Amino acid sequence: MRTIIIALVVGIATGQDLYFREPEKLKSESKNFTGTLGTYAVAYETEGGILQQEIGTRKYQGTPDEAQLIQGSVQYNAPDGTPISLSWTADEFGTQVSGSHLPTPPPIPPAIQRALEWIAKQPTTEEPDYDNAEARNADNRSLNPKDNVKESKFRNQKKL
Ligand SMILES: *[C@@H]1O[C@H](CO)[C@@H](O)[C@H](O)[C@H]1NC(C)=O
Ligand SMILES: CC(=O)N[C@H]1CO[C@H](CO)[C@@H](O)[C@@H]1O
Repeated sequence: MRTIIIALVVGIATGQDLYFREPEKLKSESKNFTGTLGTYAVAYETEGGILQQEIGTRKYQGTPDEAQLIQGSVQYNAPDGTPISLSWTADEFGTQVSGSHLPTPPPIPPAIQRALEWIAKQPTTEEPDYDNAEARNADNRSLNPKDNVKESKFRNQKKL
């Protein structure tokens, strides 16, 4: 019985070591928020070897398209010792994260690739200009019950 209790206590202690570790102490840290809004630089390094940095800048500054750009990276060792390196970029196109440990999508099967290429080659149909009342009235097929196959089928169905 005593052995089981000791094993339990040791097990809990080991689990705590893995999941509830003390935060690592900072070795160095720098922050610069003195620039204009959206412009910054932060970086820190811990005694355990975590190295993270991020900078913020503005794209197309002074134009109507002005957007935020964030570029950052972090390096650390996974519990099994594997060095992990992760970097990210965020701008008007979204966030892109890269790291050699991240899973990558499987290749597109050849048949699907051929289908996608075929679709891309098809002529496009111009979309009606829905902001234009005249164009909206001209495209009235869905409002005409005769053309609405689903609805006429439904109407001919006997009630159960
Ligand atoms: C902080 O940022 C401003 C504006 O981006 C820059 O002019 C300055 O040199 C930076 N200071 C340091 C200590 O890097
Ligand atoms: C463009 C179009 O489909 N116009 C039709 C609008 O509806 C009337 C009858 O409801 C048709 O005669 C038009 O051809």
